[in-house]
Amino acid sequence: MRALGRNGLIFGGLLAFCLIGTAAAESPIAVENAWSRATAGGAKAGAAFFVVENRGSNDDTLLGADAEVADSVELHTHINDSGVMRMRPVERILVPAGGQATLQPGGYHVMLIGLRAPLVEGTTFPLGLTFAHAGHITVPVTVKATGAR
Ligand SMILES: [Cu+2]
Repeated sequence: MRALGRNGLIFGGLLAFCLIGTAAAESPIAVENAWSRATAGGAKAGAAFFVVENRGSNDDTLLGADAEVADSVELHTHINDSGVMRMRPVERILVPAGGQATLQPGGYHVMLIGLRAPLVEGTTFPLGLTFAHAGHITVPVTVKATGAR
């Protein structure tokens, strides 16, 4: 009886471990088509764009981003200020349950400030994204041609 109890305890422990592993592997958040534009000359700023899919039943929120390629990284949006498009930092971007958030030219984007090296077409760089629920996710960003949309 004693041995059986111990096995039961081990089994329970393994089961708990597997459940935690499954939860981590099946994050409802997926980041797709991350891209940026090649920078020309001595440009010190760049931007990254992507789509965040939320296949879960709870809202999530993008809280911030980090990248080795730039001194600082911010979440930005564009606002129409009397016909002039201006960028403005935002604290968070909502990713609604069963929906998506789209970061694209002219709208939400990740701003790369103080580029440490030019972004070269055809290369990729890692971008870290921090979500309120999904945690920290690192995605590869593909650098496309200058002027790509
Ligand atoms: Cu910006």
